[in-house]
Amino acid sequence: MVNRLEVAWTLAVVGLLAGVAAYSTVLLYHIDSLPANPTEYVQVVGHQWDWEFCYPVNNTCFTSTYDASTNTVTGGALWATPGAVVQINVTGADVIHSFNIPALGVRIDAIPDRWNDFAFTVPNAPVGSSYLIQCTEFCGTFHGTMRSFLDIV
Ligand SMILES: [Cu+2]
Repeated sequence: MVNRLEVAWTLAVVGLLAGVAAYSTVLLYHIDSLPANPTEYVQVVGHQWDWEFCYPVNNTCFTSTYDASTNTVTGGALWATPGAVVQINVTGADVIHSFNIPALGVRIDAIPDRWNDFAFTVPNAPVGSSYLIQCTEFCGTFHGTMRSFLDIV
């Protein structure tokens, strides 16, 4: 004989799990969604051991190489205006890298033969401020110097 209490707690658990599954599905869908009209669109390519930034709107690409002795980059930095919604498409040219702006909570893997999309909002920081960009996936000898900056212009 089936105990009514057993039926009740089984149905309660099934209902709870169904609710968690539905909520998670909706949440994951929204986390992965990209803005319809980003302010800026940048293609980011990780190389051993520098970052390449391409702005398709200007048909411009440049390689940003970090100099640890002066804490500066040559070739240019990633730039954005205050409050901009920036969409980045990230890939790796050789090995797996990870594009990371720690201060903004941005982190996305740069994997060869795969483009990963991500969008973030730049804070309303004063013009002239900059945020450190670094690689957070060990990618070889000079991984530690695979850095750049996001400059607010
Ligand atoms: Cu790297």
